[in-house]
Amino acid sequence: MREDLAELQRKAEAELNSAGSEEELLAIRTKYLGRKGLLTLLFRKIGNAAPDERPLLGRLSNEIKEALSVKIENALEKLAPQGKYGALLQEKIDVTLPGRGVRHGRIHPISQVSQEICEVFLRLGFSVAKGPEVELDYYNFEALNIPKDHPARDMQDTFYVEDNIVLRTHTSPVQIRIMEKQRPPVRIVSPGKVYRHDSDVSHTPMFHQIEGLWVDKGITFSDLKGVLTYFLQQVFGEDTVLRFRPSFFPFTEPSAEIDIQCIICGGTGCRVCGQSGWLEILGAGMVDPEVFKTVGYDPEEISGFAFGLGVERIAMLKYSISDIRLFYENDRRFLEQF
Ligand code: 2NM
Repeated sequence: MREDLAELQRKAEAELNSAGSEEELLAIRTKYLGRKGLLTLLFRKIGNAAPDERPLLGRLSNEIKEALSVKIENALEKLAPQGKYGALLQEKIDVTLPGRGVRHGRIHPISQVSQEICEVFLRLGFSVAKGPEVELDYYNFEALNIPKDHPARDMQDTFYVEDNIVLRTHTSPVQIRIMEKQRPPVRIVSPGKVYRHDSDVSHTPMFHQIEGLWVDKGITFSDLKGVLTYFLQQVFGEDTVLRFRPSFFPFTEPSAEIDIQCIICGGTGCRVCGQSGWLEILGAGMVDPEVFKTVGYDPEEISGFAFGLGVERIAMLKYSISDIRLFYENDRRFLEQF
């Protein structure tokens, strides 16, 4: 048995010495050291030898196996980088190299401001309602008391998808849809994208709006004033000074626009407020009885107020940004500041 092992080692080494390619070396390895290799087969026969000889034979075959393995590895390495196996042996991973780092995303400033505004209304018991951006003319105009050929349709240049389908120009249609299927009390805010054919330093064709609606028995203009005053002082600070001005919207009567004293100049007049000392922030009013009739509410029984605001405008004032387009250029140097 010992002689068999020595003979095997001699033969294997002779073959190795004359092997000239990666394929030959790998074949020799399989022939002798593989699962059904010659050395492996001899190793299994050790069990048949005399018990006092077994430890020695075991050690001997392990030594031969080790010696052949090392020889084959060395020969393979010498052939590198000619062969596939050699290339693998040469390939090294430097685990001490610094990592590439993970870049974190962040919430877009417009989303941040939109969420902040919604949270104020959630604290007052409002829920968030969403709806489609591609909207029927009926919900975007007709149900809001803006009939075809009404001059109010020119107030907001509309993107038409088809004759009776538009990109919504405000989020009020969401509120019509909610009132259609839900009886009062209704207390919702609808944030989302809206579209108007308009583009300059303070207008983009897509922008974000939040509209709110509170309908119940006995809701009055005082509720409107209280809720919107609380909201503006939460967003712009407890000491914010407000002004309610009469205005007109087809879907509210009476209607108001709400200004805050200019947060840039404090009311003395500057470029941002057009020297007026005031900034227009919100449109609002008591929901017109015509709108209630359209959704099947009885205006004799219930009343409510609604309001609307532009998120970009509030974000621009809050962060003193003079060009709205900065929000949509995806320049990380700008976005990473928020
Ligand atoms: C505004 C101003 C005033 C408004 C009205 C409604 C609805 F659906 F209840 F009739 N939603 N939003 C509204 C009222 C919006 O935005 C400047």
